Amino acid sequence: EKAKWPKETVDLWAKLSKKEANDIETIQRSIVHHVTTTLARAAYNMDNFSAYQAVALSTRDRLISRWNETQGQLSKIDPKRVYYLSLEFLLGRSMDNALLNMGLKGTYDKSIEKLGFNMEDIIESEVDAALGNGGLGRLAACYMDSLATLDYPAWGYGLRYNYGIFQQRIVDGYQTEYPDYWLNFDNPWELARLDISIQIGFGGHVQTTQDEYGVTRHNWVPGQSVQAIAYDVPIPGYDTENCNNIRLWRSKPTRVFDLTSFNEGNYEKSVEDATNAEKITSVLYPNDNTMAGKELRLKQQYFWTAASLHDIVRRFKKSMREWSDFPDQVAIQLNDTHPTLAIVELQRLLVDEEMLSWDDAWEIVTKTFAFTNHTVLPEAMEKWSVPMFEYLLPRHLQIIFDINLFFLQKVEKKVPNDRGLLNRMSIIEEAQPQQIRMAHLAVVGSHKVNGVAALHSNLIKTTIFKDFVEYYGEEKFINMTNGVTPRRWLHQSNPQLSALITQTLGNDKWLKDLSLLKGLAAKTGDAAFRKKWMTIKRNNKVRLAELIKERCQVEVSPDALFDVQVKRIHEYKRQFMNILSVIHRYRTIKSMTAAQKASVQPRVVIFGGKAAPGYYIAKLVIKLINSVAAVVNQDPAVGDLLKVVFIPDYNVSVAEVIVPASDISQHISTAGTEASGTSNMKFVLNGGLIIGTLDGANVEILEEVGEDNIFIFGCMAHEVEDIRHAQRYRGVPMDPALQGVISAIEKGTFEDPKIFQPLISTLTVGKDFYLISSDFASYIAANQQVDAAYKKQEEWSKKSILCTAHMGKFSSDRSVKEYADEIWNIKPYSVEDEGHL
Ligand code: GL7
Repeated sequence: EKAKWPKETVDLWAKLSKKEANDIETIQRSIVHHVTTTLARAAYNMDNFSAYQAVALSTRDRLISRWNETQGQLSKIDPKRVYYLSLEFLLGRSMDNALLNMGLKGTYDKSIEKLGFNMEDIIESEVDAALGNGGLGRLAACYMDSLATLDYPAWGYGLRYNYGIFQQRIVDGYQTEYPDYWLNFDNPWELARLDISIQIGFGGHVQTTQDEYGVTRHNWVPGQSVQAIAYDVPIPGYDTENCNNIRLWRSKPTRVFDLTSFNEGNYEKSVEDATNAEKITSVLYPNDNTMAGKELRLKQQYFWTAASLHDIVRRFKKSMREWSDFPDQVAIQLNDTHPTLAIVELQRLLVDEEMLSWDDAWEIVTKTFAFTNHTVLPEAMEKWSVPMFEYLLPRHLQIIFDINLFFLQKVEKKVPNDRGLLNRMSIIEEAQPQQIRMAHLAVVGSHKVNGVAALHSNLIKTTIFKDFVEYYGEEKFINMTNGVTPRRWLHQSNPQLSALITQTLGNDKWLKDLSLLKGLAAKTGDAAFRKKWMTIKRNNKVRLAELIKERCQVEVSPDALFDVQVKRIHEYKRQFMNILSVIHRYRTIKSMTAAQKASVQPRVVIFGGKAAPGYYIAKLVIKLINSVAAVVNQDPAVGDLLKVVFIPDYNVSVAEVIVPASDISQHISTAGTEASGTSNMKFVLNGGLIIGTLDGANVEILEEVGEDNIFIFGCMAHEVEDIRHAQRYRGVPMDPALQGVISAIEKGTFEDPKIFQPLISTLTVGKDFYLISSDFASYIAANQQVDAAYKKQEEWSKKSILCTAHMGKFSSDRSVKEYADEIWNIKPYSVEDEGHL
């Protein structure tokens, strides 16, 4: 089109599409323009929310300019890109982050203030984009921030759920769930691409024919189809013009499909089918580390992987390259097994539609994909029943059986006559009915498999993937320790500490090279610096105390030790052990004389986190925490020595208040169960110490900060099986302190003990799967060490500074650079600041 334009038209476009200026007046104009035209409001009926909307739209204009510039330049250069396929992107709020990353926060601050509004109030009006459950989804969001900041050509692909993770309210101490209507008001952080619409098929049958050369061809004829519509979410990097993209798919009924039912004269059915089509992207499944096995979830997975692959293949085809170049242009990272169907879909496209030979296609597929494993918990391993799968995806099932057949033939050739081995390695589990093991399919279809922390990556090599390591060799199985973005998790959420660090180090380069934080270590001897450091911590605790007052109606003292455990509620994370130790603390204080009490370190124990709606035991843990809180908080014999709160509806924006305010946080999973953990990194980065087991990334945090600056307790991963065995078969008695705590619950110290019986039963001899009893004594002892250490405030402040100083390794910038170099083989491209027209 452009080629046909006369020069003056081209010039006019170039002139008019220059980027907006970023001075205060231009920004104010753009805000007022959005108020009066986009929102159709007048200044006199503005509230904080409409001010937020206008500022968001003005911010978005600037994001879109950068997005266009980046994507325009990249499509010319056409470098190798990475596509990060994740069913979850837990982004939280966008406005503050976008302004900080684009370097516009200060200017917007001033612009807004003069217009009669206050930035902090406006920021609070934004609802979280909560399209994820926990660590896995937030990791994807941190990685997108780092990829953009480091100028990597990267796109995320996910689903645009109408409802994100449910809202949690506490009613009579119990969790109740409410839908998350996050799209009730327009979402200014997305762009609907109504022109990008892809047909996705389901069901139907497979036609088999012979082509002119006598080769058997398979043609899938779906029985139904739905449309995938693209929504783009711009992701600005920090201190760069680059702006990447997350493309989220929304399901809609297809026109063709509506007409079929309509022509059959069945209007009601056509409406019902249309509603069913929209259901696919309606809701995020609220399970963290557990698999529900629902048909709709499988539909989500196929809908999303098929739409994403179609898009990726279409972009590749524009470059007119050979198919064999595909892996040199495209890297696809599978965030857990959720997108594993992409492997099968690409094989199908190449063989059935592009007519490549099976072997040529399979070589392309395996060079393209890489797989991240995020858990070893058996209940989290994805398996799909073969009959259900066949009904939804008949051709894909055939392909999976073929992949498995060719794979097992090779295994048999390498290790003959070992049926046990073939059974263990097969992609198909011979159960009743047969099951597809998605993790095996992901390993077989990828060229690299990684775990998410050193301990976890080693563990998967000796447990779930042991046979595969022996077959493929060690090189295929690598470690990529998780990381978090210091932009959101320090600069944005802890502005005072960020400013102090910048002032101390002389510049803000540490925000792009976190290893520079080590410069803080030299400051531990500087009393004035320590004082500033601790004053900031206290300010953050005051801010959290206000949130606690508002949400829990409990007054807590910011001078007490703030002890935090916030994460999804799960038996393996052992919130139960934490609250049991709180009961122990309560009983100990109650038994003290006034003189003894005088030396007790006051503590506020803060819990937060959601339980999956169907996870009965996890929900009982929430109830127990609230019942204990109700008794402890009003007991005059305890007063400020101990307070217990459960902060409802823990999410990203609440975490941004909690993380900077913690003195100590709890990362106390049974060794070998928490693959990495990422909040552990965020707390330590903000000068909070941690108490934890030798699990996940705790092990590497210990290596970095040193044993004087972390509280480690409990058994080690390799000891777990022996302890379980001893408990089961040698009747090891329960820990005496724990026994006392249990008796107190059973005596009715906290509500009707019948309520908690199912919870207590999980501890009775032989059943204590998560080893609460065997770790209890060392846990109590570690908590006593925390109290003692906190009393020495000067020493504590040094520990706190050293914690932050030694966190360089845990930037997600380091993580994505390792992925880029060792798996994706991609290079950064920095977008120049100039019009591309
Ligand atoms: C998780 C792990 O449980 C968690 O330890 C890890 O930090 C995170 C990111 O790698 O992945 N695995 C998982 O299935 N969920 C996680 O949060 C839901």
